[in-house]
Amino acid sequence: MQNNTIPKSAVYIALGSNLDNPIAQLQSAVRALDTLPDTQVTAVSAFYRSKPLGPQDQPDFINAVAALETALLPLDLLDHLQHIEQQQGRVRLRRWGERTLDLDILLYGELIIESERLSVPHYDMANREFVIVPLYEISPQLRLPNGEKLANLADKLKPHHMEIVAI
Ligand code: ROI
Repeated sequence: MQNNTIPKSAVYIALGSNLDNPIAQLQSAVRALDTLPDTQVTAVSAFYRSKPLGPQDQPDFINAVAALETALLPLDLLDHLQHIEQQQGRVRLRRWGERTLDLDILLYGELIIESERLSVPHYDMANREFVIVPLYEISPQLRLPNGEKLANLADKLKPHHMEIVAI
């Protein structure tokens, strides 16, 4: 008997916005993720308000993490994420500054990717409470490809400084 299903990977995407109604930006991005080919959104964290990492003279961010099951290859997924960012009128005013929508691939299964366009796991995820806390919320048993338990990273960031603004 033939099995025509394409193998899928568990992928985690960080969502962030601090311009143009950030909560609506994230809600719209989650809907867009769920319509990508060969992809389902399997979990979405709460939406957290976080102080900006970078210049402080910019609005607070809204951050969340979404879990996907996808058959898209990493760079194809990246193309789709950049398309969603553009569709939602992405503006980025300066480096480390305000932006309408950021969609970053945090983890792609157990893969480690170091290419010109893409580094997975995300290079700084372990230090960012606005990434680790929502990721831990939806996947408390997760380990990073290097074997590190997400629970240990989450413990190190306690107590966190964010407020849940939407579920
Ligand atoms: N700061 C917070 N709190 N959340 C983000 O998503 C975020 N994204 C960024 C920079 C500008 C580094 N700071 C951030 O790209």
